[in-house]
Amino acid sequence: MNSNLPKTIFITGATSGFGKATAKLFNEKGWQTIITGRRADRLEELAEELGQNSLPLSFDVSDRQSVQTAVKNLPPNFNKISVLCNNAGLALGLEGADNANLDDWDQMIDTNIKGLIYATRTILPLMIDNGEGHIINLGSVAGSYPYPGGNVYGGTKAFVSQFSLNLRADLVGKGINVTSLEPGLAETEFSIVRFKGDREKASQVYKNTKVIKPEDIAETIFWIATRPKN
Ligand code: NDP
Ligand code: 8X3
Repeated sequence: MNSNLPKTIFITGATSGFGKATAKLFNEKGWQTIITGRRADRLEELAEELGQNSLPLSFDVSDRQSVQTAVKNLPPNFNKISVLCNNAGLALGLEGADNANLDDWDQMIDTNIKGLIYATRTILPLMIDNGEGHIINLGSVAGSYPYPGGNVYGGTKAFVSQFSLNLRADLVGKGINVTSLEPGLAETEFSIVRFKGDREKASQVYKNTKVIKPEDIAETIFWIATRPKN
């Protein structure tokens, strides 16, 4: 194997926030990036900015078939994935459990849990074949610390945390690392999505706080991905 070949990171949810900043940083560092998300126009724009080392793939991560098709059809120069960054995710609503919208709950479970396991289950065998890989999952402080209205969102992130630990148990001795990265409040499109486009309400969330920036998370992800194997 030629270790001088660029490494490849597969990022879910690269159209915004953490995922987009991560794609830019890894590109800057000479990695190949597979950038994914539902908004094809944003992906094309980002791919143009990143150049030939990036591959845009538009699909809904909660659609199992789409995930499998996207991975199956990876061109040969992009199918040796060193890092899977399971980042796509969202919170919808902040209502208490007695008033929350069940469709919102479904969508959070479908994206944050099912999307993450689909990408993991589909890409993991490629990593096993290659004898190396690192899965970096985006959990959240919300998976450990409850807050009013966090109900299902926090529950999905608790899943991410425990699933990551159990993955580690399955992968002992196989050369694959697993990390659950669990940030606190960071300013991205997260709150605009949570409040369904209400930018004013979203901006209140970050008032009077020194929030984490997407670039801070990208740097953390890069650091995690580049630790020596020992
Ligand atoms: P953004 O809303 O800025 O980005 C979310 C990304 O997820 C977008 O690229 C979006 O792409 C993608 N996404 C959402 N649903 C789907 C789907 N069904 N299929 C494919 N892609 C999807 O939020 P953040 O960058 O803040 O969030 C990234 C991750 O970090 C999430 O998992 C979030 O829970 C987590 N997190 C966020 C924190 C914060 O305070 N911001 C703190 C801790 C964790 P598109 O819409 O184009 O599909
Ligand atoms: C996002 C952070 O605190 O808004 O995961 O839930 S928080």
